[in-house]
Amino acid sequence: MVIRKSLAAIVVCCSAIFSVAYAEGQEPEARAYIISPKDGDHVSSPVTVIFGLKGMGVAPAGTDKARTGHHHLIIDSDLPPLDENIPADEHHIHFGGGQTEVELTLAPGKHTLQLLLGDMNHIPHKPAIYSEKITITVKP
Ligand SMILES: [Cu+2]
Repeated sequence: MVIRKSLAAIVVCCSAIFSVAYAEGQEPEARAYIISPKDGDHVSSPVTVIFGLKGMGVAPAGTDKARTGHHHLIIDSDLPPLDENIPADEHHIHFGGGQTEVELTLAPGKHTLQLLLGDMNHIPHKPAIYSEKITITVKP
């Protein structure tokens, strides 16, 4: 009887955790990725960066719809704090219109690029959905 009660407690506990995850409105396998350029590429400026998203939908900022968000491109910087508004500056570009690509003018040399999805209020999802950070070299 005692064992049964603990099992029941575990089941209740787990389903609570799962309902919290689903309440945030995203699928477990949601991920963002940079389709182009590829890590290590040598490119000419301007560089066309193409954003990829799986398991979620792209929607303009302010759209109150589950399992959606808009892209942010982090340039030459680490990820910002994941529990607050994503900054808007030269290192954090918002694509609040729902854009899925951008033509970037970059100085010659090495640059890092990383995508971070934000919700309708520009706050990362829980858990946050972001791509690998890639490094590219812009030719002189
Ligand atoms: Cu934003």
